Amino acid sequence: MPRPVDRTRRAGRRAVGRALAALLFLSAVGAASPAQAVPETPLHHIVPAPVKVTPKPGVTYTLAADTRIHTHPGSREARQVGEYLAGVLRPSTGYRLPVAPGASGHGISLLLTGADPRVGDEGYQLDVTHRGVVIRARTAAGLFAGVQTFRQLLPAKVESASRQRGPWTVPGGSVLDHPRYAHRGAMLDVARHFFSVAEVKRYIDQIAQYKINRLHLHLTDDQGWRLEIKSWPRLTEHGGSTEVGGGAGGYYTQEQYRDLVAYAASRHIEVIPEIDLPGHTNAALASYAELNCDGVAPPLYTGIEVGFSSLCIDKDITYEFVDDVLREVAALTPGRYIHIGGDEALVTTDPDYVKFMDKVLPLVAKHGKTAVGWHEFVKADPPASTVPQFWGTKTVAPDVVAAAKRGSRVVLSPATKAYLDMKYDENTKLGLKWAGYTDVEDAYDWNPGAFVEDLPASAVLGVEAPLWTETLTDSAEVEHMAFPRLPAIAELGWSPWETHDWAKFRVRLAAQGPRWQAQGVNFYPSPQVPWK
Ligand code: TNX
Repeated sequence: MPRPVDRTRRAGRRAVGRALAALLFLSAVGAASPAQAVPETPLHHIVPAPVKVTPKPGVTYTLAADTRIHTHPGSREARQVGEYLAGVLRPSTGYRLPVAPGASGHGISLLLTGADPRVGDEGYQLDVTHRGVVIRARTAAGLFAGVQTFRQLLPAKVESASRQRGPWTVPGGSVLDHPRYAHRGAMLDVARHFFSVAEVKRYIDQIAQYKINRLHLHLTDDQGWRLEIKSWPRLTEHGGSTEVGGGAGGYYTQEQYRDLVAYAASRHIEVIPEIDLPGHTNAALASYAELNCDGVAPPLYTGIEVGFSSLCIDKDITYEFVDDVLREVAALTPGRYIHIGGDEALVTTDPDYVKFMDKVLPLVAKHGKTAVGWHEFVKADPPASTVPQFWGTKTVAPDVVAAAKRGSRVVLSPATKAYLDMKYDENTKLGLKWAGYTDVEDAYDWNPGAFVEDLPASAVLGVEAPLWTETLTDSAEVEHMAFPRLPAIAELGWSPWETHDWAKFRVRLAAQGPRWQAQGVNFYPSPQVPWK
């Protein structure tokens, strides 16, 4: 018979027992047992909105110190996506997260088999069970998109550059997802103000989170020529030596440009270089007197007027110049496209403009690329394979509709909606306002498939958010204009129209705020969004 214990000792034992239980409970939370951990983010808090989200209430998965990332055996590309994911997660979790080819029901798996066929070439399927996270796709681009979704399901502080406390819990369930449009672009003007390689990479990392797949670099304009062209070295030596406001400007060497292109490719983003022609060419005209009709080089330009410069349409050297530039740009660029500008050629007559495009478009094709042009270039009746980029402020554009009828597919960047350099409202210090104020709801509330009158939905290749930089000098200023509007345009490019809902979007967008805070993104806290 056990000796009866007195009441105080029993009470003491009970207290110790309770403390032990509490300790056990706490350590269980610390180690984040699936039963107790509560995910910070609900499964549907994703930007851009996925095609289909099926939560499994009560199920969660929590990363642990020994979690591994398994990538599709034999696929170097899948492994690169795995390394990218580990790179995102390691600093904040402090976990090792080894990446290796293999298959296992546990941890994180990135697989190129078994996805629902509806995912297509860029979509993915993501399943979170208590055992782990499985992302399946048909391509590495699809895995990469799935990784961006997974990332948004983790607590916001996972985006921090320094070690944070877990638990790192994600909600259970499945996501089936694929994009509405092939072209989901962002444009950065590195000509009006120069942005360093590091600054452009920072922007690439930011836009990749929202499943943007094309980065259009506006490399040349009146105020600066930003890409080294070996056959015409003064373009950058002289033409790259300043910027708006008279600062030092700068340019990318060919090696730096290749590095940027490769960095974008590692984020599944295709770079579209723009050489703006025949207007917006003062930097080139200032660098080579012989490109001017009168043989006199103008001074460099550091103001923000547009439409005053033109290459000399009737000189042979103009086309030798363009041919050389396009040859070098094409050789440096693995992507399909070269953007030839064509906008605001206000001092070029229409017949001259058409004459110029008739000579230049075949040069783009000769160098193996497809031409994109600002939509004015449709007046030159370009071939159906070329891509007009609509930037109008009206919804009526018969010339663009006619180009679509001839077979061209159109990228939509309406200035009233997609121009990230427009001020949010009258209090915005940065930016311009010629197309009107554009707060987040304006940027979000339009349907690319039905925006331009009589433009068939099937003629829309996608959307693009241009960021002109007359007033922007560094990453903080770029971020202030791009966030939160860039994610709005990204959602129009990715998400099915059935998911379009401003009231829901603003809530999902609000959940991005703490992520940007953790990343140090200088976003504009628009009063239209219910930030926490
Ligand atoms: C118009 S839109 C331009 C750019 C300016 C921008 C400023 C277009 C194709 N051209 O040259 O930077 O407005 O918002």
